[in-house]
Amino acid sequence: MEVTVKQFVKEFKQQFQSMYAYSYEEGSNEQLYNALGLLVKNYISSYWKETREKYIKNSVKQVYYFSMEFLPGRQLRSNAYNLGLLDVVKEGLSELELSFDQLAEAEADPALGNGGLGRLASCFMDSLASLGMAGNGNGIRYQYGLFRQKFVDGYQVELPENWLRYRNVWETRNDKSTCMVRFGGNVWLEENHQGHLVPHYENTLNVLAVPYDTPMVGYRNDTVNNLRLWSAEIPVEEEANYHTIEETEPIKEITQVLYPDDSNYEGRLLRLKQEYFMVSAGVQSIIRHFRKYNVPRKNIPDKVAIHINDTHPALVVPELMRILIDEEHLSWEQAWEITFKTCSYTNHTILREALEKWPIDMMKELLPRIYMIIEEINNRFVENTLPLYGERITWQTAILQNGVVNMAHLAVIGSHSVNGVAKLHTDILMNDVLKDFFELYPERFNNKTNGITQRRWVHLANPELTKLIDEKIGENWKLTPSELKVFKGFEKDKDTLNKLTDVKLKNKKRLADYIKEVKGITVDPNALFDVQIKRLHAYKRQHLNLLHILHRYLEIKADPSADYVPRVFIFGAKAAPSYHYAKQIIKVINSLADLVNNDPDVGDKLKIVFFENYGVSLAEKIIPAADISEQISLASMEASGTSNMKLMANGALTLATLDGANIEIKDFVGEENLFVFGLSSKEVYELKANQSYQARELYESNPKLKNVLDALTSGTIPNLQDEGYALFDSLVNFNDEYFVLKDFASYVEAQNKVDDLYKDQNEWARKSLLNIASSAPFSADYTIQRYADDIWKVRSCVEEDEGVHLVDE
Ligand code: F58
Repeated sequence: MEVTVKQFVKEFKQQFQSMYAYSYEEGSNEQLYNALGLLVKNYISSYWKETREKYIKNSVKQVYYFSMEFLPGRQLRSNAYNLGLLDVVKEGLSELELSFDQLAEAEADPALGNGGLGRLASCFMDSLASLGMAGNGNGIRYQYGLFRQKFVDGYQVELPENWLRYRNVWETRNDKSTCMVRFGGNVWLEENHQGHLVPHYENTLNVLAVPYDTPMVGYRNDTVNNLRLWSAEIPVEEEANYHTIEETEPIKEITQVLYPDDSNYEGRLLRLKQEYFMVSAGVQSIIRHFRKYNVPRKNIPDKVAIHINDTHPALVVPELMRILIDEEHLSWEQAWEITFKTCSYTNHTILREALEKWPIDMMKELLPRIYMIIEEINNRFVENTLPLYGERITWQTAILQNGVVNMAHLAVIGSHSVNGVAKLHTDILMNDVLKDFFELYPERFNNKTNGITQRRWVHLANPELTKLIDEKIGENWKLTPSELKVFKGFEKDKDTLNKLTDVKLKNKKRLADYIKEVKGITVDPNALFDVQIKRLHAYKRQHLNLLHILHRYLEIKADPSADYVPRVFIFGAKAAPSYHYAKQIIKVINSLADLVNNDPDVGDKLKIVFFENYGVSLAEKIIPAADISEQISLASMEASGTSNMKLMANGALTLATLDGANIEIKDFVGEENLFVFGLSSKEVYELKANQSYQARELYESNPKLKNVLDALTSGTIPNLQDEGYALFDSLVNFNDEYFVLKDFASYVEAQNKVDDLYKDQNEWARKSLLNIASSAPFSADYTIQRYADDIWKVRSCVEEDEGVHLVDE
């Protein structure tokens, strides 16, 4: 968009004054940021309106991405960038002697998700808009996001994340589009005068769903889509029925706080309420749109695709059935045809403990009409499947099993497409986790490997690298990511490699300063920066990383004068508040950090930095400075991973097991350009099947490993309670569920190879360049293009010469 610096400066001053009634010179960073954000939002608003009108006028098919989590990160910089205004804004502010970077830091990072799944949803929103596709987000406006993590004496402590404290300039409360969501009470069906069976309700809890809309700005293509987050309120007409604050609690609590568990399914009533609240409000508002524009109901699948992001929004299936049957008076068969063609589902995990199952009694009581519909879906499914496939498959795939509603089964049965998020993961779904369904419906299964938006994770997070790439290959790669492969042509170019090394060093210096500022630890920017950033979970094996660091430490202590490649091990990870073992791992890493970072024998040879409160904003600081990307989950456990893609795109070399998307990273960049170690998923399956694994034998037979494990309990690491013992026990006495000891030797070997390569800076830079140049296939733009072509059947609504333009990968 066209705005001159002069115009911006004038408008910014006016904006500030109209909000605060004094001059910008007296404003705090928060106030200046608020004024700037609102001004940018003003610039966005006309495109937002026009995009909406265009979709309606052309009656284009729209995607609704239903997700309990979105992690958009700070939006000021990316909105200004996608609009094409970032340089004008920076220049204008510097004329006013204000620093854009400082104001941008005042924005709260909306932590409305746990990890990869929520961030993926936001990368997808960015790509949908940037491809000019009609894509809407539908989620919850949690008043409190994922907890703020602090370390107290090395232990994780959780504090509330009040991200709305200073207002949220990007959202618009939309009172015109509220919906009513009903819970509980009694329901019965009665025939009306037209002979339709209609439900009657009594004693329901009625909750008003209020939408807050946030613009999702496309990259230089005048497209602005909508992210709609719902908030629960007391219906105005029922306010008089509530006499005390306590009485209002059951309503307010629905959207108060995000469940902070990324690995265990939380079987609590409140979570089920949240899920139905978001689903019902979202589906109602979609159908209202069709009513308003008189779209024949049978055309719904041609006009809308509803995507179920993991099973959390799977109640979309019965809710859509409910509205079509009870309110639109369609027959069951008509409603089912529409529902099934409209819905699609992505699975993000094979962890059994994360697969949602709701007690039937709970569902019946909270959502009586929805339960009736689920029962009917289940009955019809059983009726159809039994004669064709027999007892075993039918009962294994039924929705209702042993007193619970199996949500994955509901999602698969109610969707025309089921996808995993990396090739290996999809194979595991088809051959293991959802094997029986694959037999029933092979045509529904497909793979969609995850992706990331290069705009946030490279262009904005790493401007120096972006400049270097622009300088070497021009700017086409920003609109056509596959062009990035042209950068490969520079793998032998000395000038490029030197500049690439310089860029990395600058980023590392910046991170080193930040480490000093927030952790008080001095690190050498020339040391190798080794990064593991993701949720803390035993399957992700931060403790394997820990054992290797401990091993290094013991080696340095045994021979301090030997020649070591200096390393800084960097961690960022939150543990679910109830995940005791994960919290114990955090404590041990922090205590080891205290020991290592203060040991004069060690000096710069080894440092450990565990950042507090890992999230999108911190990731943007860490990733551009990483040399090594730790992707060390037990093969078969990590569905895809996305930090692997972000780190690769920023030139880190991957140290990985053959798990999730690591396999595809290896295939694109070539095995010689990363470090692979450990069991393959096939070997893991075999080991589990033949039950031959004996962790204790490894402990007893490998003296180096024994040495390391003994150090967990010998008092070597100070200031531990029982955490060292807990780790030792799980690994040695409880037979090491995630095969950490089994992979230890090959991990250490791979780490030694990392050191050797780092000594040859030129060769390191060459491989780094090849990683960057091979990262384009992991652009979310391609991922979304594939969802659009294969699943949603939607197309771009912008001209080919506007915005992102995808050719082959
Ligand atoms: C993650 N899942 C996968 N779940 O672990 C990761 O491999 C994948 O790259 C990513 O999804 C995107 O596909 C994940 O983040 C959650 O956080 C859920 C939150 C709600 C409870 C269950 C897990």
